[in-house]
Amino acid sequence: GLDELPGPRGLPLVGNVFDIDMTSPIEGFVRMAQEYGPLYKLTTPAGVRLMVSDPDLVEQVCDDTRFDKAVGGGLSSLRGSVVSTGLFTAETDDPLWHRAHNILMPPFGLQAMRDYVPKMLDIAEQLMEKWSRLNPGEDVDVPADMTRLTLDTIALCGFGYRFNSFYRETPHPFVEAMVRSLLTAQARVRRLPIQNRLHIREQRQTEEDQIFMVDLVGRLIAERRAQGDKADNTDLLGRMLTGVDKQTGEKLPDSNIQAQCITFLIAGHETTSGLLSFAIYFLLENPEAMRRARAEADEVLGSSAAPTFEQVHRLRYVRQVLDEALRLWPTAPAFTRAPFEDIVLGDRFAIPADTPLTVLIPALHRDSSVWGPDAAEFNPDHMDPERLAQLPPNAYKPFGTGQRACIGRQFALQEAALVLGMLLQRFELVDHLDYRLKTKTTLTIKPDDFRIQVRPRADVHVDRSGPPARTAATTRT
Ligand code: FDE
Repeated sequence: GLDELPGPRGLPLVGNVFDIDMTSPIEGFVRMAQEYGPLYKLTTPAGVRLMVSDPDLVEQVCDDTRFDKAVGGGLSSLRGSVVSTGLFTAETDDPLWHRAHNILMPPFGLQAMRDYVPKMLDIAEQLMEKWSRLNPGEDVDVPADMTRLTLDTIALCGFGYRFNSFYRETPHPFVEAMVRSLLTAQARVRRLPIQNRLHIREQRQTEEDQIFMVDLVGRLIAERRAQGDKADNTDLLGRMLTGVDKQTGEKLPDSNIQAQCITFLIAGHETTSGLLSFAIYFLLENPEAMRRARAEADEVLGSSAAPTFEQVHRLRYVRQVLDEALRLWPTAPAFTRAPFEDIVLGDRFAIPADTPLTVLIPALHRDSSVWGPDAAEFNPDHMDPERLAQLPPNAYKPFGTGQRACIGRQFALQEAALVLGMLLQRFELVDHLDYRLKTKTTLTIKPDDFRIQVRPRADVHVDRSGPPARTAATTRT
């Protein structure tokens, strides 16, 4: 049974709470995987959880017929909050999860991505403008600007709202409310229920934050409704307001639409911002990869000011850079599953039904039996499509698995490729502080305090006077 599983010893009542690295939990869990092996046990006030990091075991855990997503860990404390019925935190057997999933799959599909390009460009251009207007010697805070970009992008593409983050020094109040809620949620899982009840001010703050978030999206929904027939309902909000689940013929209630909107903002911005930040970090560390990525951006984008859908999807090496960044630092670094019934994992571990198993993605992704002796090194060739085709089926899981896998995958990858391509085309990126990677974990993971300098490239002139790139590219390809 579970008693025989390895793991740090822990204390009465609080279990392994003090074994969890508070500043870098994920790195701590990866170190424990090195010490205790591919399946180990942690006990927290929230219960027992098993940590899995071996490709064979993960393969079994990804079987949707025997396992389901378990809304545990940091996610469970979002239960009862404004996002609890959103796609991310809903239980799979909640009929609303199915309904929302069915309604939202098409607008997140590859076909729909074409329509988001002008909006993604709108925000990307704001970043380009900002970086091109810096004085020589001024720094950019990479994760901060990437967060401005990704938040504004999902809000504009999702529901036509502009946070205008590039015009603000400090985060938008919505973002502050959201980040505070996430940090509180994370702190709460490490405490006993009685301890949580003692944090009265924190509790009140969380309630205020939730009301603030619900109000904002509530207003967006009301405004859209008020536009009636004139509304552009091709975005996510429009699809949610008008969409009908083909299976049941039912629409989404407003309260659920609100939860989905907040969910997209949370799920869609931190993860993608971390992805772009890690990709830039790795390119600066690897001049050869930087050279190849830039050569590709030059070849595919040329001097065009506004990349098209086709151009973005021809940035294959840039895509490999992003995929490889997500291998070493999957920005949503874990997902949790539980078996429907008692099972035996890897022929040797007896696991009772409903035991949460957390897949520790960074450890999974650094397995040298899968990736070779340079598994710990950044090398976009790891993501060569031919090589990927040879991989064991569940060895690469940055977007989770099965029916509960990331719905925003295409969205995030298109946005990231568009932006990284444009940055490479226009700027020389300079690691003037000789940055040493330090990560920061909220619910997601990001490089911390990562500042660089950027210089407009002297050898490339982006042509802003030319015809719109949409027509330019159709003649090119
Ligand atoms: C989801 C997701 C996941 C899974 C989790 C679990 O299982 O728990 C993962 C891993 C992810 N996701 C990841 C990621 C990364 C990146 C970059 C991203 N992601 C992005 C994005 C964007 C957007 C918008 C999103 N994303 C969204 C989302 C959602 C909604 C979800 C849920 C789904 C269901 O249904 O469940 C997710 N995502 Fe992500």
